[in-house]
Amino acid sequence: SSSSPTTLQRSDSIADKMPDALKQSRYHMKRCFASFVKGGKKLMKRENLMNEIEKCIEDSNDRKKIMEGLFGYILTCTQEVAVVPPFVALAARPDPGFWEYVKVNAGDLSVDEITATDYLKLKESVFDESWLVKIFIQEQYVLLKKLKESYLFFQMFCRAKDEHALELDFGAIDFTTPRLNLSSSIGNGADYISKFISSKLGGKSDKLEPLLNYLLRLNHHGENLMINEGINTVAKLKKSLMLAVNVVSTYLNTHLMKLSPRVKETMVMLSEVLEAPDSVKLDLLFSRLPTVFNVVIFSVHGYFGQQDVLGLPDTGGQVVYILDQVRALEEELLIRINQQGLGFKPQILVVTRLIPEARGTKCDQELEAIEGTKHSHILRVPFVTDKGTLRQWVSRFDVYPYLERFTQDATSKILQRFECKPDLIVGNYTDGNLVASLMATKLGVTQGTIAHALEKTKYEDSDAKWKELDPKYHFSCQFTADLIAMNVTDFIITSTYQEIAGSKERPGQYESHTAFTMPGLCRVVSGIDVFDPKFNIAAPGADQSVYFPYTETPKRLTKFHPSIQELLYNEKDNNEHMDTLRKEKPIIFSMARLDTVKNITGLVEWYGKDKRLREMANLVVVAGFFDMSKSNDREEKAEIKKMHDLIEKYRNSELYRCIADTKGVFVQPALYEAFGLTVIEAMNCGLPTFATNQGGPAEIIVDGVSGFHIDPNNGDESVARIGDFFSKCSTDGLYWDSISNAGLKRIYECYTWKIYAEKLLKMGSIYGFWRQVNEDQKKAKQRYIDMLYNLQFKPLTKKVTIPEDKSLPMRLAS
Ligand code: UDP
Ligand code: LCN
Repeated sequence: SSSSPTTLQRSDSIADKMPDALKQSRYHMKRCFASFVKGGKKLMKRENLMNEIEKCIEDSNDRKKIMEGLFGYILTCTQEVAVVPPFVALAARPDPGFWEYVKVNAGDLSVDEITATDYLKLKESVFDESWLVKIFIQEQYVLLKKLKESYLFFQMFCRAKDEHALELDFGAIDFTTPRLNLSSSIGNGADYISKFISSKLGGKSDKLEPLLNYLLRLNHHGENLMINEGINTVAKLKKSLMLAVNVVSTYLNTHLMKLSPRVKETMVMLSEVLEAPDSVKLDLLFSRLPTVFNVVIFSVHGYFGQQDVLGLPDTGGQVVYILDQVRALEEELLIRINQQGLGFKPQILVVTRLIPEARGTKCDQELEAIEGTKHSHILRVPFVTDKGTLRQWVSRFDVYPYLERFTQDATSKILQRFECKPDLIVGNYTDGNLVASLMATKLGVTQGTIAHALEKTKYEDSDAKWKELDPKYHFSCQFTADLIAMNVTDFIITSTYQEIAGSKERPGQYESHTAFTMPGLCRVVSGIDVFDPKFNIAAPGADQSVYFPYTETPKRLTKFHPSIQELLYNEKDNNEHMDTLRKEKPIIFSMARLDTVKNITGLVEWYGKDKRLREMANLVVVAGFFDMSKSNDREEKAEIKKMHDLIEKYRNSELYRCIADTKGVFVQPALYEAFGLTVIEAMNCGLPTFATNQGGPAEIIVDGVSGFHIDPNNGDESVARIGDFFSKCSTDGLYWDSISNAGLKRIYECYTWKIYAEKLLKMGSIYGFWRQVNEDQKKAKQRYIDMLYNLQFKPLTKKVTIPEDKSLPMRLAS
């Protein structure tokens, strides 16, 4: 029976299919498995596996046939292989979010399906061996001096072998949370929850009690917003609504009272939900309920400010994202509060650390109003330890010892300002998410988290090799904090699907936290479930008052043209440019922080090597920030000074548009990009965009329609795609415009802050209700998390060194 891979059913596990695979290709499988175990213990990734296959099956026709058969199918699903002779253990992922583990005996080709735990144990034993090698090397070269370190390694080695290593299994304490089933549903959590809740509310009247209780609790500064305490049964609520609808109808018709027609609409909606709840009605109702007024957004590390901060360490797209998010959120809140007929002011606080040594930024100021908003502020709270206030910036990898105290101090400042609890707390990045979790748990407030980037997937084997990397990166703290926050939070916002569950070929960033091991520290057998309905995709946008199409001539910021022209076409070589551009050629443009992962140097190299591309187009790269204050024009300098606040943003946007004027393109060549704000900035300006197929941009752009994907690991192919584009443009006068327009269409349909803000507010209210419905489950899980926080995380933070403050005499904490 040689069933082809296409007939594979989801229910057929990889282990079940192995016998058929063996029947199809026993000879080659035997050779391959024998070759895997040759040379002893090791860990192989997909690329290593494919290289091995090429070595073992030399004949390319044979190889093609094998790859088309069942064994090939199994190989293509395999993400990682732990070789512990005579066993070869495969971690296979047939579809996003679905993992299976099998153990094959290379000798007799017997196959066993194993658990994640058993797979991780085998994987740990691969790393045990490499540690032994290290101990050996150290003892050879450094002898007694390093005895202490060797001893530590030895201790760890013993613990890694420990059968009773700490196992974290969040799945084991989740009893009532419903879970999605399909890979394609991942990331639509709020819709799923509202369907689930509405099905729970149906039937007898008492099923509606959770909704009644939720409405009873809705208040602002102690003022009931929906119904008063007297209406304490579902029957009373139904009756009161009937009466109220009649009364309101009368008033609406006679104009005796100023009432918005929405009041009646909302009452009717609520009556309908009480009569027969369904998710469409429930969604509509929830989009109208007055649930969110005061929001706290944590973004702890870095220099968080509005001026002069971009380009400082640890300060990239996250800051841009949050400031735009606040503006969009406030705007949406103001519209809703107005429609609800309430007189409240929404308040949004972005809470970050106060840095006394602010390097010319405003990061040493406690409170700063957020530009473009009426009621939103940045609140800064210093890091304080027993040694006093920390004066200097510290890297995002070193912030862990300060976070607990920071949360306490921030919480009291926030409560003081709001004079009530916030309605929603949103964390950003590991540190912000942890702080948000601590505060939300303490106050009993709905919480959301945003990763921006999870560091675990950025560094290969960062989990298994944590001990090596810990002195520099403190991943033991970071991954534990990430797990805590992911499990505490009510909902998780991601910018793309791939961030959660990756693609067919590559696991998602969250998915990589499902099962992993940090040998000697803990074995995570169920860290997060990507099918958990807490996951929601809400992509950010770009500020459209700044990033608008190049064709909107009257709005263009022509004041920047002289300096942009100077940057692009100045004939003198200086610090900023090293070659003269030919004006008749279109420009290939790229902009990113100078970070290895952004691969700007890769792009320069591709361009340098490719004669055809060099002949067709110029290349302009902004890596870091070009300093406009160096402009020669005095008036322009004064103008720039005036605009200083928003200069980078405005000037950047005009730069994208000037590149579009040349019929050029934007290229984002990163080796990996979590989302990629520059991609949507360029597309908003109408600039055709080529972006990496590794990460978020692959989802933003529909390849060949609204832009193009390029493979950062294949320079030749990428350069050819860009070259082909320019040559097509030279023969088809409409081609450039068609891509530019399709890019804009894509943005308006999927990537705007308005869409984002609507989604976020929906999450705030739906998950606010859900946390009440699911209260018992949440409490049980919280107990488990408290232990993890206190017994594991806190001791780990003690290993992070707190820098001495040399500039000032030591002060004691107040
Ligand atoms: N940026 C900038 N100047 C630079 C490089 C980047 O103003 O030289 C801005 C860019 O316009 C975007 C943000 O910084 O708004 C970068 O965000 P992205 O998501 O692309 O990458 P990140 O830096 O967060 O990894
Ligand atoms: C961090 C990144 O690395 C980028 O890919 C994102 O666009 C940015 O944060 C905003 O989420």
